[in-house]
Amino acid sequence: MKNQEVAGILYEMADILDILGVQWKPNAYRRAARTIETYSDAIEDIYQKGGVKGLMDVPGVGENIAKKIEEYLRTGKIKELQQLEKKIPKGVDEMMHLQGLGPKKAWRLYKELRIKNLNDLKKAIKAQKVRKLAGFGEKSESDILQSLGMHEVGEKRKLLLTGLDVARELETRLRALPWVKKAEVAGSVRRRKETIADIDILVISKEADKVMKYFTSMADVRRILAKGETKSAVVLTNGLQADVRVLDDKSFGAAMQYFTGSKDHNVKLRGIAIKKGFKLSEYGLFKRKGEAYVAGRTEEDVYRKLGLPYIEPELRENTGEIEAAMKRKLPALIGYDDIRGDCHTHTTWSDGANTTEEMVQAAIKRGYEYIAITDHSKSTIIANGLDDKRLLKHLDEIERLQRRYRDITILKGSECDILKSGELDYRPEILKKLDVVVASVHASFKMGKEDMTKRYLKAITSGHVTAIGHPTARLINTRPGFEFDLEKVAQACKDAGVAFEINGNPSRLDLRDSHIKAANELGASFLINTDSHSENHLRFIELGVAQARRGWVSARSVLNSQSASRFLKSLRR
Ligand code: DGT
Ligand code: CA
Ligand code: ZN
Repeated sequence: MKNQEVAGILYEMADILDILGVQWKPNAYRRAARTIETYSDAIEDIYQKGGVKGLMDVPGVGENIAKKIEEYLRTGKIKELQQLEKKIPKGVDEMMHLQGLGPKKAWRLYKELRIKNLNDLKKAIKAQKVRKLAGFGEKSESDILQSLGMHEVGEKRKLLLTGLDVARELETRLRALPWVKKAEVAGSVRRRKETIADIDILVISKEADKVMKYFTSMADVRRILAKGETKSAVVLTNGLQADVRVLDDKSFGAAMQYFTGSKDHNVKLRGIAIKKGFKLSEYGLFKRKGEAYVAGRTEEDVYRKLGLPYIEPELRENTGEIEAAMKRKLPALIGYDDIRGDCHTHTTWSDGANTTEEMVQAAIKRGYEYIAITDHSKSTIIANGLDDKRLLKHLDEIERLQRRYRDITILKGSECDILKSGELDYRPEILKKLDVVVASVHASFKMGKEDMTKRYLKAITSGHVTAIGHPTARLINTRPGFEFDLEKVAQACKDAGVAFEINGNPSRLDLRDSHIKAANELGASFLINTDSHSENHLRFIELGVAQARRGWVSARSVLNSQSASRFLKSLRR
């Protein structure tokens, strides 16, 4: 699948056009890239079947961009991009993505200080050269330095979604081989950690040599790191490292347990094994005396022989799950199929790629009982937020669609800005017309923990809010997000019947797992949403559920795991 690669090229086009100050076009490229990178069909297949016309059926892809994609798929390059790249060094493109820089400032750093890449930039900041440029200062130097730090971490760890997609593709390929009996992903991907360093796959096969040969000679292997008898490691063309290990039936469960981790969970478990007179390794559970095999075929067997119930992979972080298992107090986690409606979605009315009708159809296709359409409110100007008049028109459209689509409840919603003062972006009379209000902070992030807490409390007690959207506003590997007093806000939410959103967008996953766990212990309720800006994003719900599970959340604490009628009742504000 070349989707990531093509999206990458389109993003690059957008960036360079941005730096050159071209209007509109960059956003068109970005919209197309966003759709393609998360599209479930392979872009090269779409092109093979339907040509340029076929590509143009992908939301956000117009004729011009479709032709560029065609050129890339046929020749491996885009001439216009090559010409543009001559004007702007590649490093400048990287600089513009640092939080707090953007295209204009990156261009000036290049023009005025000859800074060509991130390395130059770091040096210039250390030499205090950047603060002397107009519009920059000491504060911006320290901000940029922080962004540089996050960028370096991000280089190494990839988003969970990328890992999941690649892992599933590898599982499918390996399972299709006649001499492979089983192929399963382990490691941080299986635990659904928000970022992953590599992909660990375990295989049952009697012909390890054939598996090794296949794995190291796949078309998308860029580099072979190791090729052994039962173990190989490669770097794929998408930059991800993948490891494969071949095992026999007898030790597969023990190996899954071992390689799923986390390391801390395993250390604790091994301690328990030792106390019970066992030895636990990736090969199985053995008696310490005489080394007789006790268990190893399945993970359940291993846990059972240690006197424990099965522990779900998402919980295995040694944050209390083993103690809870010993007391038979593990939570019944929300299931991946438990969500009955998505309550944070955007359409072409603000900055989404699909029309309201297309989003409704996509929700029906997923089998949802309801969907809330929540476009941006007026203050989020860059996302084409709706003023009162446009919002009212939009609500009319939703009513019209509801009359046509009887299989789903279409909820009138808004992702309504929480202004700096804590006030909401629409008047009460307008808010009263809405079923779902996801209230989010999109500006004025830097106000300190105490003021941000006050800002949230004011919004929560307004009586108009269903949920706090992406509560910390972090962007994984890019922006740390702001702080607020979680305990105070959770308590206020509980008193006012307001939920925390668990935003499943792969770059957000906000609230994060540890916050979810803390809020859950305080009795908070949650709304698991995708924040979809395209129908393809509805699949992010899986990531939201994964994050909820990592926060020990049960279905009963998740509003949108309820049936439409119960959910609607709980919404009466
Ligand atoms: P990652 O790759 O950084 O996203 O996270 P993991 O958890 O996938 O870590 P990785 O790939 O280094 O190792 C996979 C699992 O193998 C890990 O979760 C636990 C297990 N493991 C690796 N090294 C050790 C070790 O030294 N001791 C123990 N007990 N387990 C280990
Ligand atoms: Ca790993
Ligand atoms: Zn938002």
